[in-house]
Amino acid sequence: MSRLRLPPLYAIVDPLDTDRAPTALAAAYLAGGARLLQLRLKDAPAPTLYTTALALRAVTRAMGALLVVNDRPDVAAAVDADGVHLGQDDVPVAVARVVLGPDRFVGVSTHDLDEARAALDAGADYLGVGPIYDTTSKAAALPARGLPLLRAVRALTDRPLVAIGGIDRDTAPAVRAAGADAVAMIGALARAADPTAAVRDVIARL
Ligand code: 3NM
Repeated sequence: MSRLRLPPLYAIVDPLDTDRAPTALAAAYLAGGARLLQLRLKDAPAPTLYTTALALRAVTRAMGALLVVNDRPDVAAAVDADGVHLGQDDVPVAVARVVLGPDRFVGVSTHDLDEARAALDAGADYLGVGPIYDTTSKAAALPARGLPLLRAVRALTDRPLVAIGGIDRDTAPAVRAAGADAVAMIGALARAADPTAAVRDVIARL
């Protein structure tokens, strides 16, 4: 695929423990101006993930926004998402490509330079880089890497980098200045009193 361009906010739809519906969060983020949503429902049964992804595909398409499905190339392909995001424990990039074909993008989470080099060699279209700051949103998250890892990965590649982990509206500008094309957020959006206002605020700061 031609070089991927990501919007500055990579908004992850994961309600965490908030009891908010993923579809309500998605609508709120889009209303605030988000133009990329990743659907991340770690504990959802596959039928729930699929139907939620279908619903998000409809609303993202209506807004001209990108949709990424976390972990599951099969679900991404089934709902005609724009891409998939793979963790280190998911199928390899090449397998995702077989499932998704040439026109959808594949991102990979990386946590050190070796993982970043491996993801680049495997042909990832963008890299997740983190955790930048401490986070409670991911089970068994690694210790915070700070901005040095982001700068080091930036020096390796001009492919898009998505910084993740503990980023909020206050830290987002510095993270972007350190080389991230986009900043990813879960908790800062899902836990906000007004998620639409939170997205609007972050985008204005970026
Ligand atoms: N992946 P929050 S950190 C899903 O380092 C995820 O790969 C990470 O959530 C990684 O914005 C993380 O609430 C959690 O900190 C991000």
